[in-house]
Amino acid sequence: MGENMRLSLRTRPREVPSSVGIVHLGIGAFHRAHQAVYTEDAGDGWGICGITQRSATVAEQLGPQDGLYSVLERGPGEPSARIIGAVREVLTGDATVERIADPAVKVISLTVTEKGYRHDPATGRLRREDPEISLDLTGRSPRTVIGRLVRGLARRDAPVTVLCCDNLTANGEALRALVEEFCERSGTRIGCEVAFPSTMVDRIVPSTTPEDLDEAERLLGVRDEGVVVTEPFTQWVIEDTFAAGRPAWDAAGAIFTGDVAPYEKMKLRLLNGSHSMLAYLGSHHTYVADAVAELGDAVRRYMDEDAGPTLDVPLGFDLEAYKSSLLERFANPALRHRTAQIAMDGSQKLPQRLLGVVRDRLAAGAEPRWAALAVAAWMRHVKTARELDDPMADLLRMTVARADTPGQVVDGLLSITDVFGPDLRESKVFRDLLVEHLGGLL
Ligand code: CS2
Repeated sequence: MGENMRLSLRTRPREVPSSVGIVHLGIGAFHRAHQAVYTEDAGDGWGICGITQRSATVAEQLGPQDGLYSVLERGPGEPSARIIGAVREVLTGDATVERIADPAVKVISLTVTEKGYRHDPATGRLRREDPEISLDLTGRSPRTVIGRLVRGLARRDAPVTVLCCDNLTANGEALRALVEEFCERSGTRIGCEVAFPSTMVDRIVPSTTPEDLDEAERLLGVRDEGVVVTEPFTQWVIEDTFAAGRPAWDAAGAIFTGDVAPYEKMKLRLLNGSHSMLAYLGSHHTYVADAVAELGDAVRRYMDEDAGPTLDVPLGFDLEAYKSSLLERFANPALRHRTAQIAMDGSQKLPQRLLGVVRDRLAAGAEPRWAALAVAAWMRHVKTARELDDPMADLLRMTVARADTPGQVVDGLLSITDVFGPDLRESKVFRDLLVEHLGGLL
């Protein structure tokens, strides 16, 4: 197998249309297993220019392969691999402004993870003390996602759609607000029409392992250094408010709707909320499938008793079937999704996954026992994890360093308003639940 040729146009010839209509910021594994596959399956010739935000690895992997890579699907049966050709260019961050300014570009999509927006999850505003944002605001050649996006948009005349594909509440609106705030504070004017549809994206994409590379090579007969691994399930719900055309993603199974909010809330609170619960409560398991084997009942009760009652279920949608399907997806043993991958960046994820549920249940006069258990498990993680992978790690660690009792840990962390807002620490019900759970967990 080691003798095999590397994946490239020589091994799989195809036509390369001349123009790239989509610039994607954050071409990590998730984009390649999700939106890029929809773009390929739309079959109408749209190409993607993928931009890596932080590391040059993807450019190094895909460059020699002419942008080609494979998607390895691991479900209940035999794994399968297919080659995707929608990515036509992979560039590093410095190219962002120029590529966004290109009038041939109609869609700018983003998967830069929650922390990539450099906002306060609780208020949705740019983090005031973020040094990179401050420097971008002074007018240097921008380095942050928002700074580059604004600079590129300001250079355009032609209308364009900015499509946020990250797991944030009302992600289109949230991104629009950040762009407007940056414009205001930097005195930048954007002259072209820009649409910011919201989207709900869903596909579980663990990090690729060396075994995945070998498996794909076995299936394809060529070596691909850019394999992404994922589950058979995929879903994309998009608000249909595009400013300048788009691929026929609906032909590839995407759902276009006037209102994404109910889908998004359901996905964030049920899938991602449960995921975070499993990651923190089941941190003694390496893989999600093992964690859910032990903790499936607690997750189900979180869904039934806490998250479920806070949702506005779209008419005709089978919520019970959806919850069961999530537990089945988590239990997929072939996926080898690491709990540690989900556990990172908790400060950026908790608000939209779990704290909205907590707020809504408290407002309804209920006790969010299971959601509080998940939050307490995150608090234990902050207190005890050897390494804390979180943009707020310093503040979190400092906060718990001198807290000895569960009560002190809870009070310290609850007072971080960037995460918990000003309101949650005022709730005696929530605080008591947290102290009780954390006492048990520690
Ligand atoms: C996960 C998500 O890493 C995480 O925090 O919860 O990446 C999750 O796998 C996706 O949102 C599924 O669509």
